[in-house]
Amino acid sequence: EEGGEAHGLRGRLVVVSNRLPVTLARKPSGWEVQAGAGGLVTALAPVLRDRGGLWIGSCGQGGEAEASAPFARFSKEAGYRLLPVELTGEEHRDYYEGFSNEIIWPLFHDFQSRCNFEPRYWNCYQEVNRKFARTVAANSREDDYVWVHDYHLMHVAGFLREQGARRSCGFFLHIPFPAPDIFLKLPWRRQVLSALLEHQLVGFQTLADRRNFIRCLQVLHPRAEVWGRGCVVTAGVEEKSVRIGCFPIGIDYAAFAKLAASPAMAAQARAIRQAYRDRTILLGVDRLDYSKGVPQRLRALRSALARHPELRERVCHVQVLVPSREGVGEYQELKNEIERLVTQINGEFTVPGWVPIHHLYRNLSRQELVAYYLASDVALVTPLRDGMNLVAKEYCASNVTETGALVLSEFAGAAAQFQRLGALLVNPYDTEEVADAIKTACCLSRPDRRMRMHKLRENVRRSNVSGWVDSFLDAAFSRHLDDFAPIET
Ligand code: ADQ
Repeated sequence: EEGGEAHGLRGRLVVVSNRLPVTLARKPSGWEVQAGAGGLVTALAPVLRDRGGLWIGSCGQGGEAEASAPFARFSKEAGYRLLPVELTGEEHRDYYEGFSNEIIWPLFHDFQSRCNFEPRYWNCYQEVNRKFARTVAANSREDDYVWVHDYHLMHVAGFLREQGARRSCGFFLHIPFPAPDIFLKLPWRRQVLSALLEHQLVGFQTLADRRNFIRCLQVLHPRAEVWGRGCVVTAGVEEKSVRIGCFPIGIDYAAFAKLAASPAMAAQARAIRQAYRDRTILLGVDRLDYSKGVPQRLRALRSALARHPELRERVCHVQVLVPSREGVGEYQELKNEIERLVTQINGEFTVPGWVPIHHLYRNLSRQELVAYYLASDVALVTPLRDGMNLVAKEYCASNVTETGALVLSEFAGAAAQFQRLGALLVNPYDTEEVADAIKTACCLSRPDRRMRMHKLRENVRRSNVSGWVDSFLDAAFSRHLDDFAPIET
């Protein structure tokens, strides 16, 4: 089971992502490579270590070239190799901030009017994907398996082939895939779709994303045949087979549950609850991004306080925002909008000894984050659109007391798994519905909360992130197409 033996992986695993799972920090003594704490690295590290694999990506802020010694040291300790790709300032701007975050990100989250279809971005996107492909080709062998992650790198497999490097490639999209009427707006829709078909396996978060992809394929490649349970596609002239699967990502359940169950954590959560005078704590934790629906959530809270006066002085909403993409003007505007709303709502409802909204704008340590998860009575996870949303899963995993409730957007990937399990599903655009769900969540009886949270936690435990890695690699290597069955969600 361990290390990918069961997957039929013969060579090494080569993971390719925009960011390496580390940060690069400049210290007086020189560059230092520090481990990141994401779920993806936790799940992939054992496979990479056991197969002697490698991870190719950038660090985001330059300096990679000067840091080769620290990278080598880190790789030696980790047991697999980290291979940095250095981007120029211009590449960072046009490939990352431009094509990835001003075109694909908004379009794939259904915000077509936020797209800036700048042709320069497209050219640079291809250049950088070529650069990644060259690095992959130069550092891998034919029997290695190349697993490419996310929308920044949809063209790597295509350029590998163009460069004459024969590799088996798989792709996983962490964000949603849009319906045809939205995807077709993309000026480079044919190129992007064809590039994705260069992989032997393309994986999505939900069955809905997979269905959208297949519908786009049917529009743009009318000769493509879609058949079988595993949705194998024979794409027209070139007669290639691509497996198209659904692999909902999970988290490292055990790590969250263990941290949350420690006595130190219980004390920290208790301190938070006392500071809020044992009021009902509503929690929102989001990266600063318009897809997360924070202003909409705040308006729903205002509506809840206005329409259900019994909630006043009884609930406190803690909104944690993680600074993100601060250089982009739109994100600055969003930050201003959120701050304005917080001030307005607090101005409207505050009385001596009670302020309805507490706003934290900073990164939290894993420890602090879990303390807030544990201390809160209700998590408000209401993105307008989200590939999966890990905060929803982390909240459940951390809720070892099984006393919390989850209000969840039906447009988060997680809703596909959670809808029958006791999450309160809402349309985040419907202010009054969200307001009523807040009220309902606050009034759930203890046994009801326990029953709901128990089911949710069981689901998060069973679908953890290492199972996700296994299911993707199993699908990639299953010999018979019949073995490759989509996951039912
Ligand atoms: P993201 O858009 O980043 O991920 P999400 O899935 O919610 O969204 O993950 C956010 C992560 O940041 C969580 O692991 C959370 O713990 C962490 N975090 C949040 N607030 C923090 C804070 N204040 N301090 C420190 N850490 C904080 C993309 C897609 C998602 C998809 C994931 C994984 O957009 O839909 O679920 O990839 O595939």
